[in-house]
Amino acid sequence: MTPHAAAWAMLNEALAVYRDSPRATAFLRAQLARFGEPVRVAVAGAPGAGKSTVVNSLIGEEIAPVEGLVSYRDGPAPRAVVIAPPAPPQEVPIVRRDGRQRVDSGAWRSQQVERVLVDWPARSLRETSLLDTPGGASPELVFGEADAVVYLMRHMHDADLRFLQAGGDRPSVSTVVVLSRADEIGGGRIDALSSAKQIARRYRRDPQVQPLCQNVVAVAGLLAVAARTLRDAEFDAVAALAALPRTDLEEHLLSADRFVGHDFPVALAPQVRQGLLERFGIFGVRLTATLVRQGFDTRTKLVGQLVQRSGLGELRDAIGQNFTERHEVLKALSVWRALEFVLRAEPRQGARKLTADLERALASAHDLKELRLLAALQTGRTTLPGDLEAEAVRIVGGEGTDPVARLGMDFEPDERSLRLAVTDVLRRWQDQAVNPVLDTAQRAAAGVVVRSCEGMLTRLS
Ligand SMILES: Nc1nc2c(ncn2[C@@H]2O[C@H](COP(=O)(O)OP(=O)(O)O)[C@@H](O)[C@H]2O)c(=O)[nH]1
Ligand SMILES: [Mg+2]
Repeated sequence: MTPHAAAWAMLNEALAVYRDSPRATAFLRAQLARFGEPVRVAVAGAPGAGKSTVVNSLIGEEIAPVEGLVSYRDGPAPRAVVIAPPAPPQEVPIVRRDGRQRVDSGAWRSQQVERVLVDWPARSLRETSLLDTPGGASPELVFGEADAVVYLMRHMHDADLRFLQAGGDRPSVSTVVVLSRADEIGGGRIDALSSAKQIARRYRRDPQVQPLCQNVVAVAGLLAVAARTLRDAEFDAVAALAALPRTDLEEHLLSADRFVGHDFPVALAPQVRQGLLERFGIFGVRLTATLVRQGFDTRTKLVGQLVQRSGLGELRDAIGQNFTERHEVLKALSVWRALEFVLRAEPRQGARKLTADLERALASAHDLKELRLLAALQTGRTTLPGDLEAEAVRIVGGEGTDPVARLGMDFEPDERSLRLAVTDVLRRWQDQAVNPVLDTAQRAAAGVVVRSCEGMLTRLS
């Protein structure tokens, strides 16, 4: 049985065991509903880390930040509902102001509001829903509410490490760390984003950070939002800047004050420049002008380049590979944690079998081992010699979890050749699992790869 199917069965069993407890039943029913939803990704981090901005960049819309816990899911039309018990849920208007869509929470004060549910038509929300969390949200809340976490930090602080450590064994299989506001990291230099990416790579190998996440990526959220919502007038303004010789423009781009100052050499109204500054930041203005000059001189080319440079592309890939493609195991893990919680809160005789099943499931789920190995290989915690490493990453699902992706085939094979290919790979990795040249950790890694191959074979027959 897959972890997904096992979790579903255990959840239903728990509903039977706890049918006379209204509290447990309500909690378990909520888990059941959540089980069928897209994977829930919380964006967490300290106040001002850039959470709401990153959420906007992922959705591709500049929805003005609403304070508090806001969940975004795909829906046919924009719609927002405020949950503020004991009042009944109340729909609130979404208004457009200064080109932004704003959830008008009206008379509600943020202390009263438990959460805001936003429906938003967006392709990115179809397979993952997003949870924007308030700055002070506890690890219990974040890891309890979400199936996976994008954790933002500007620098590594002890508080960030403590937050992730409080997530127990979840961060190592369901967390991507983002080095946020990446444009500010390099002190505003034009290569700031490359330095930020370098720092992210260093963190990925940091022994303190490695066990706490699957990956670390640098993201300049502000730039990413501006890119994804770039208006024609803004592109024209940037193109006008880029048309000027670099040396004439340079000193006016040194600071925000100079950029909106009087003796500006291009015919751009001060409020247009002010607008650019708010949307891109001075670093972003400098970068976009440079990129246009370098030949990314159409709207499409510029947007593509900005999405890539801002780190948004990398973040989306990380979410896709680690969370969306792994949604079944992440959902199972969420159910198991919820069951652990209920079993601890309301222990009873009738739950003995469930408790034992749960322990076994957590100890043996192969999908979890795949996730941990993938994280270890991708962060360099575990290394394998030569081509073995890339192959192991692939087989445990690093490039996709269907057999063709795991085997790295560039054609759609028939079942027989697929079986032959799996068998061949399986034999080679069985040898590696007992290869005396490898150390214990490496042989264990090979063992996980062997299990992945066996899993493929089982599913083929
Ligand atoms: N320079 C720069 N500023 C950013 C970036 N992301 C967010 N900010 C600014 O940082 C402040 C806090 O951002 P916000 O997304 O509201 O942070 P939150 O409190 O974590 O939700 C706002 O003024 C943003 O404009 C970024 O990538 N670069
Ligand atoms: Mg916010």
